[in-house]
Parts: sequence; C-alpha cells; structure tokens
Amino acid sequence: MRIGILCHPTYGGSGVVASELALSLAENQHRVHLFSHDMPPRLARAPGPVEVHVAQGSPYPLFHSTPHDLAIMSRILDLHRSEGLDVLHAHYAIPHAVSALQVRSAAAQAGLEPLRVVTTLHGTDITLVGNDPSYAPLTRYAIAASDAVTAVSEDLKERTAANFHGVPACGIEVIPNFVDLEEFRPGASDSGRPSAVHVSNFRRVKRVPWLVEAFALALEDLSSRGLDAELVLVGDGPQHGEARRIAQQRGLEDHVKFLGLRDALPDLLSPADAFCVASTEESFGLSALEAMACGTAVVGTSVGGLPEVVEDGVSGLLCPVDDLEGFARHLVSTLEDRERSAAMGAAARERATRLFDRRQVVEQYEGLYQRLLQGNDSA
Ligand code: GMT
Repeated sequence: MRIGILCHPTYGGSGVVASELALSLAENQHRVHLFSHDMPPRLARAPGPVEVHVAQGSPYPLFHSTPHDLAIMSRILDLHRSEGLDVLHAHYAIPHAVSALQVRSAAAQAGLEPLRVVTTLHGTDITLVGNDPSYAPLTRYAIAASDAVTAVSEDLKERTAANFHGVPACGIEVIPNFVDLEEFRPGASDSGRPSAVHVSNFRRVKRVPWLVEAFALALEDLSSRGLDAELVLVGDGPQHGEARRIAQQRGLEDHVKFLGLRDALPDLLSPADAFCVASTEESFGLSALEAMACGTAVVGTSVGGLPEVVEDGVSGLLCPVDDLEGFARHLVSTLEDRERSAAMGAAARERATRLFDRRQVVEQYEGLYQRLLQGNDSA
C-alpha cells in the first residue's frame, strides 16, 4: 500500500506512535511518506525507507504566524498527484484530521485517485484541545467525515462519544498503542539506591510539581526508617521551572534529578524500581507502556485509559487522581520492597508482550487500511 502519515513532531505521545507506525509499515514493504512541520525525534535517529517530508511554509508579513499546516497540505497534494497515495493517516484530530480531509476533497476536485482518510484520536485532541469551543465544531466534523476513526483506548472511544453528541462510539475502532519489545526490554538490575523515574513533556496535565510533592512525602517516610531513594525526571516543558522550585523548597536537591530531554529511554527506564505517571488525564500512557516493556512497575493515577494499560495491583499500583498520600504510599511500597517491585515489573513485561506488541498492533492498522481499500469499511 502507499501510505501517508501526518503527525505532530513531538518527543513523546502521538509523534512517537506515528513515527514507529511509519517505520513498521515500511519494514512490512509498504511505501510510506511521513508529513510534519519538523523532524519527529523518533525518526531523526534512523528513518530507514520512510520518506520524511518536512513542510514549514514561507513567512509573509500578512501572516500572524507561518501557516505550516497549509504548506503540509500542499505537499501532500503534490505527492498524491505525482506518486499517488492509497491512505492518508492523520494522528491527532487538530489540525491533522481536518487537513487530511481538505486534501481528500482537493484531490477529488482535481480528479485524482481516491484517497481514504484514517484519523487516530490520541487524547487531548478530544479531552482538552479538540473539545474547546473554539475547535469543537471542526473536531466533530473531522470525526464524522473521516473514512475510519480509531482511538487508542476504550476510555477515549467512550469519551469521544460522550463529548461529541451524535458521534456514535460504534463508529470508532480501538487500536491500542504499542511498543517495540526488542528495543524496550529489561536490562541488568540496579543495585544503587531505589529509584522512581518519570518521562514527559512537563505540560500541566502531567502534574510534575504534584509528583515532586508526592515523592517528598514518600522520602520523609523512607528516611524516618533509614532508607534512601531518588526521583529521576526526564523531559522538559512548561512546568519544569515549578517542579524544580518545589524540589529546592523541599530540600530535595540530592534526591530529585532533572535530566532534561533524553534519547536512550530504555537505559533510564529499566534500572528504575517504579515509573511514575501523576497525570490528571491520560488516554493511554505510552511512556508507562514503554517502562512496562522494560520490566518496570508503574505507580500512577487511575485516569482515562491508564487502567487498561496497567493492571492495578499486578503490573503497577494506581490511586485516585487527587490522592497525594495514596500516591506517596504506593511510591514507598515499590521503593522499599524491591522484590515486590521486581515481581510487578516482570508482570508488566508479560502484559506488554501479550497485549501491546508492535507487530500485532501494526497488523490491526494494516487490516483497517485493507478493508478501506476494498471498500467495505467506513466511519
Ligand atoms: O494528547 C496529548 O496530551 C498529547 C498526546 C501527544 O500527542 O503527545 O498524548 C496523548 O497521546 C498519547 C499517544 O497516543 C497517549 O499515550 C497519551 O496518554 C495521550 N495524552 C493524554 O491523554 C494526556
């Protein structure tokens, strides 16, 4: 198949899913083009046979900001005209599903081959941004007009139907996120001090300052019994400064490490005793899945699709979203009992292998594309 993939060039989340999907489809001998306004970090390493199109557009004094979405749409249309695409797969509804539909309609108007649009909903494109009154009418249109719509969890599928009245849940297929089990695998265990790790873009929804507060509580308990631990924070973003300020205020400079953006995630995830997710929303929790594949137990909030990824009490420990003390208690129990956290880590690896193996999930996308091409599937 000739497949176009349209995504945000993000360090995590949908940018990673789209990049890994592009690589896997190319490995399966499809012709794959990826379109974005910058190089997605996961593809920058080794794009292999994926042809990456970075379209940024030209600035012009009349524009408040350069409309790179229009430049991307023009590039896709050009490519479709010269080489042809069977499927255009948009990741994240805003603006990509809208852009993909616009290209489909421009192609039809120009008498080009039909182009099928698949939209994958990732999370905040439904729960926050796409649901904002300034974008909601267009998000609803994008979902209704796509040839197929997928959501990364059952929870996100239900939330989509609830947030957008008239959008039937039955028209949305759940295809979960996936992990490369070769790349993300358990490494040698670490005999240093017990550690918890967190990876994110430090947006408000990730609540990194709240996580630092919870770790401070946990450390207080551990220290009172002569035990030690550290929290490793990977990534960067808007709440980085506040998280650092709280760590300083609590006198945790020697216990909270800020590593900034990192590429070699398995080396950071596998030695940890716990992976922490303190989010208020999490449609899936891809970074938690990557940690699970590395054999690391998850301590998280019981929100969105996270309970579909982490089996509470087996592959990790979840607690209600506002339960700071409960989160701290879960941290204490994984950091003080390394045998228990190692057992949960092994269960996490087993669950990642059974349910979220890259090869199995990519087959589900290929099946969806095939059905669309055969003309017996539509949203
Ligand atoms: O929706 C976002 O916050 C951004 C998005 C992304 O593009 O990075 O993350 C979402 O998509 C990921 C990949 O499907 C999911 O693993 C994340 O859980 C989800 N984030 C949220 O729902 C907050």
